[in-house]
Amino acid sequence: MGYVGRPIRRKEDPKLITGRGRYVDDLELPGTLFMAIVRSPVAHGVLKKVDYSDALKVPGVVGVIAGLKVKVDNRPENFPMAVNELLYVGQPVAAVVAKDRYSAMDGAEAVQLDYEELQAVIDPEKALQSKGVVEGKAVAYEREYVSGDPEGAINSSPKKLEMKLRIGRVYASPMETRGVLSVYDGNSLTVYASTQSPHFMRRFLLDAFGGRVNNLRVEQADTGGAFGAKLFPYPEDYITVEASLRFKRPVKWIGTRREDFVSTYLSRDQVHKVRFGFDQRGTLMGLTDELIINLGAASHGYYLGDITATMLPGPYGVKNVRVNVVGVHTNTTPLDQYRGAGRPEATFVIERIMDYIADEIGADPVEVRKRNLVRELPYTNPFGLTYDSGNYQHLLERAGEAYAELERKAQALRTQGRRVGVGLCFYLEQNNFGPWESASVRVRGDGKVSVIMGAAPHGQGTGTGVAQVVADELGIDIDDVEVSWGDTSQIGEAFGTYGSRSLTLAGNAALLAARRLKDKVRALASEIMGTDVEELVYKQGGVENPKDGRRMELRDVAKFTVASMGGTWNFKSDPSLEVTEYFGLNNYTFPYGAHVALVEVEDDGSVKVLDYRAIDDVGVVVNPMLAQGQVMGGIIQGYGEVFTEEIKYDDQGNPLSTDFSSYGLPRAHHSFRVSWEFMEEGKSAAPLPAKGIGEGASIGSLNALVRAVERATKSRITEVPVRAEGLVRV
Ligand code: MCN
Repeated sequence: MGYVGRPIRRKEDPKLITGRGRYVDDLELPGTLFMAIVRSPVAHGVLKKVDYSDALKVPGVVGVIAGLKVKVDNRPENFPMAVNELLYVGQPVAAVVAKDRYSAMDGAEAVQLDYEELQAVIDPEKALQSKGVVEGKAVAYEREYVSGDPEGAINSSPKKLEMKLRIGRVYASPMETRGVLSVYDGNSLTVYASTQSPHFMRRFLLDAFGGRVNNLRVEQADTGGAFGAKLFPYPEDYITVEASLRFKRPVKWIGTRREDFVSTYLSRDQVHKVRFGFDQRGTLMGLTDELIINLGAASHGYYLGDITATMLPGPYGVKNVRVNVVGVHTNTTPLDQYRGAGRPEATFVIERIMDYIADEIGADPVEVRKRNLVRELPYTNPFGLTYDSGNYQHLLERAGEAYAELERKAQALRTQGRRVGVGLCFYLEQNNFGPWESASVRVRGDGKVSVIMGAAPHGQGTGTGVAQVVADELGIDIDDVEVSWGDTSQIGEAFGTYGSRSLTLAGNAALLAARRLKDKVRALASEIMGTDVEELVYKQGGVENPKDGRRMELRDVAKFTVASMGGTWNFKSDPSLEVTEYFGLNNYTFPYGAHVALVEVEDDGSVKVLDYRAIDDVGVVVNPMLAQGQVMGGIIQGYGEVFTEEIKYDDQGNPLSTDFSSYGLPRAHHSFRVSWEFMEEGKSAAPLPAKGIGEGASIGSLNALVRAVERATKSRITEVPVRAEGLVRV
């Protein structure tokens, strides 16, 4: 026994890898109509007319929706469809509903849009000089974060530097595109969705449709990845629901990959103009940053600028910091979160700064970080975030050993004329967003245990992690624990899976529920056994009395509650063996770690990773195999962001990256071996003192790789992606 800490195989996998997953598109309901979306073909324009008379003549077409004005916060024009203005290529303009998806697509092609094209603005810095392309405003969001006297500190520093850093725009690339099935029976609405949070979706849809339906339930279908991009409902979700209400039939919409590329909200896309001052020994004295975030055609993603700004100081003790966040509108697909959500950007900037300080004073990058790291925890950063626990210096020492080892390897390879370099990134993560999470733990009549959690994993394997926690707490076999999630009718309220919060919050909710459940079991068993409850202890899946050695197994207590069909319940304890807990922490948790990469830059500019070390501290690691999987996935995503991926547009705002041949997702041949180790010194304040691991690697990988290339090519790199053509040996 003792599952926590062990690499238990994922309970989720047998179903998914034997083709028994039920993704939205696998759900078949009789009479289902299919929906196809007509999208804006231009990045900017005045919409004059949507003529769908020909679409209605297409065989199989049942109806068309245009000009839908359901109120939706923070979408372009605050409606799910363009009504007056076209704001980006891919923006929904109309929807055609038909008996099958082919007729729906044919119908969509027959819709004619009458519009006057306007000049589009794509570049966020140019947008700032324009008169504004969305709602007549160039600046959609502005906020200043300031602490101490940054300008004074920089001006009085012996050394100063200024630079512009850029992080490109990326697509989350989930294996499954977005999709939704909406079923309305004249009274209740059930929505099946590929989502990270059925409860968010329910709350948003209630705002829009609550007056028109009596009961609204959202069920997360098996979801083939999301990486942050499926947290909030999208225009298509509202339109599909509207269609099912109007036509009183189930309506399904499944995005094609091309649609997903232009309509799923994209991420990163920040420019930082930083100025900083430091002393001869490498101490960062002051820092200012003009942060421009390209929000695209809606203001929804502004909060990512706030996360970046408040995390900009990273794990370092710099006190004098100013960040001006400027969120800019452009005629591009709106922005939202992607794995790491604001923290990879912050880490990239502060780690670039650490490297430049090292270069300027000719010091070892590890030493510069050591000098600046926060030593005493808890520590409140300049913008009020309180870093909770851990030992940053200790982890950096370990990373320093790995760094020295890879440097030695690099030295040896350099003597052969090979272009190799080592890069380091020390990162601090912020997670535990969202106030709390819920979980119910129930013993069924057969003695097996059901856990229903509010988190909504979609690839992470969190169901297995939570099963480990509950199995340990109840002292039972993990095969006797079934964890489910994703159905709003099964658990009252919840938030979902994002911000690497699920194990910490849902795991602890389940732990506390299991603890209280043991008290219920003891109380009921004491009545059944005719013993004083104080005499009983819960042990290893049962209740026993140490005095006389009598014992009742959990399954016997459960069986007892359902044994008799007639009669009355003659006990004081209630017959339910179930407990629901909502668990929250009153602070964020801050995992941290370091990545060290050794890369070789080939003559043709391609980059090969020769060695890669990741070290994390997330407090207690529940399942090292699952956690390692998260680390490996995050690193290859980081590799993609640094070397192969970027969403590009032409000057008129036509997307140039609309499928996997024009968007460079890393492939198998790019992958490399990663060695991962973890420390468990930074425990969270929760009963199960775990922090999240789901995003750390997408934060730590960027600067490790960029710095390694920079060292290999003796260059200065100020933006990602780093293009192979710039690295060719001449
Ligand atoms: N875990 C653990 N010990 C810990 C923390 C976590 O063993 N101390 C395990 C958990 O059991 C779980 C996994 O690690 O299996 C991740 O847990 P956690 O860190 O709590 O993160 P979440 O479950 O909340 O996942 C969210 C995170 C985010 S924010 C993105 S984005 C992301 C990511 O997870 N998207 C993913 N990883 C993804 N992995 C897949 N396959 N697909 C996505 O869409």
